[in-house]
Amino acid sequence: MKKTTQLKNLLNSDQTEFILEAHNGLSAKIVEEAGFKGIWGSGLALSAQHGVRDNNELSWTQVVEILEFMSDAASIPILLDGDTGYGDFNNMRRLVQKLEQRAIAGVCIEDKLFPKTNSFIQGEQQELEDVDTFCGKIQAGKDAQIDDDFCIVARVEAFIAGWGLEEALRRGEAYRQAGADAILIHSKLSRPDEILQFAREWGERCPLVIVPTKYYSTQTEVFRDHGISLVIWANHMIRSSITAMQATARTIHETESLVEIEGQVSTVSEIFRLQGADELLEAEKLYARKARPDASAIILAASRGQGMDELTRDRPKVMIPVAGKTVLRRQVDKFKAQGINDITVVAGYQKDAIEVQGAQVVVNEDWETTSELKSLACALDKFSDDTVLIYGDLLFRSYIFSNLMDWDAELLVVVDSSPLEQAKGNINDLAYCSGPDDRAMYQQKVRLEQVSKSSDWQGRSPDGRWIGMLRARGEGRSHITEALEQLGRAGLIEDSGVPDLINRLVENGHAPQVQYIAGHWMDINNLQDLQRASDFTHGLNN
Ligand code: SPV
Ligand code: MG
Repeated sequence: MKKTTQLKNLLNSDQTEFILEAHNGLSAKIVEEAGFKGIWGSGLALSAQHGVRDNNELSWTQVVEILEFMSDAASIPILLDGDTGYGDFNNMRRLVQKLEQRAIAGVCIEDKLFPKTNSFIQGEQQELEDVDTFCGKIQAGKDAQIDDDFCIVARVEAFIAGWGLEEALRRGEAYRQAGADAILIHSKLSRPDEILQFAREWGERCPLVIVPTKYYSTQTEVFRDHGISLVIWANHMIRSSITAMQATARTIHETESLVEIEGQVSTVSEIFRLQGADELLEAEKLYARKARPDASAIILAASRGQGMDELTRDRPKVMIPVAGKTVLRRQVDKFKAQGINDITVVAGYQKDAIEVQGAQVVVNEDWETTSELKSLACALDKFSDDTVLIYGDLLFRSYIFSNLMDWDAELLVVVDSSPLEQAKGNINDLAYCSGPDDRAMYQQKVRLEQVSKSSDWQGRSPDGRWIGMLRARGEGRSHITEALEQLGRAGLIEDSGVPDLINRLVENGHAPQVQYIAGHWMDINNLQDLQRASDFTHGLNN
């Protein structure tokens, strides 16, 4: 239902209805969640939250701007406390137009002079608007509205300014005849007498609205019995927030700590909930077209590595800086550059020394007695529909990785076909493929047949070396899970490496596609490698 219609129905319902003050988007949302059917856009609260006085120090456009946030945050109608309409009949017309454009359901204007003062500050000295002039303002507002259900409430300040019942009734009746949808009769007394007298005399001419801030102890039943249509609880959100903020500020200042207040204040996740953070996450899934929507990376970094005792005394190999940047940081940066932000590092040895922004760490607690596949199993739930698995000690040029991300195979391994005589470092993972590297062909259709430490497999010589990089997409993920489960059932997980997993994939009929490269990578296994690594990273556009 339109907000205007909702407010109109509240005013005209045969029960007494209630609306509560709000002064920004957040409080508007809280009012709605509490179950209220409408919001009072209090001038006092709107100005107070900005630290200014309720004397039209806030400009009317600033008011409208705040209301826009409130209107967006809540689906219940807002009745704006529009003070005097911020000027004459012409200002009123423009106000109505602007409020309608922002889905504000109605406005209440009071018969005082611009700039007004809050009714509870020297009310008796306040001058009232000439009745005819004010009626012209009401009529101009009604004529300006486009939506028939937009409501204009006329507020009678006669009691506030020290006039009696007669003047209050005279004004109320004139405003009703000028077209007001309801009359707000205000009082600054701590008893409801003048309001109730007015209500009795008024009868059912048109809906009556009250603001029982001063006569708050009056039982609500009394308002019901007097046929009040709408009760405005006018300032209790701003007042409760002031009390809470003062207590919090005092405690934090006195204790120089957050311990005392942590349990007293709303959680940060409650803020996120009120802001609708979840909706945005859902919408991102639908609309935010990322370069690699589901891609993730798993970096195996649990082992200490060998032959670098001094350098790895307090940290794993991946945390050794190479030309000023750790190997791990270099990998994470490369993933991020390719739009992969879901990055997991499997740590083990000196796990606390692993520190890398932008990646999460999972731990293989048994790193000392188990092997790579156990580490991989620790990160099994980090596999997405597109996951790159990589050894943590690998340095490589960016193009290798971006080419890897270009394929659409389910399983893909990177194999270096440069002659073994030139190979330095690890030559354990020799790759036997369905065909040799045809360097003239991009995305050559070659399958991996075996990864082995041996340089002879079935009487053949190797086609290259698997560099320690694998990508699994779509079904590739379940092939890996299946192979891991098989190895687990056979009791082989604890002693096996990723090459054993790859060989199992081949046996299961899921031989990975081979991406051939020729050099431009290295892994770090000893001090000599480390020296080379520094040269490798220098002068190359890595
Ligand atoms: C407001 O909430 O700003 C009002 C009501 O106008 S009162 O403060 O009682 O005047
Ligand atoms: Mg006000």
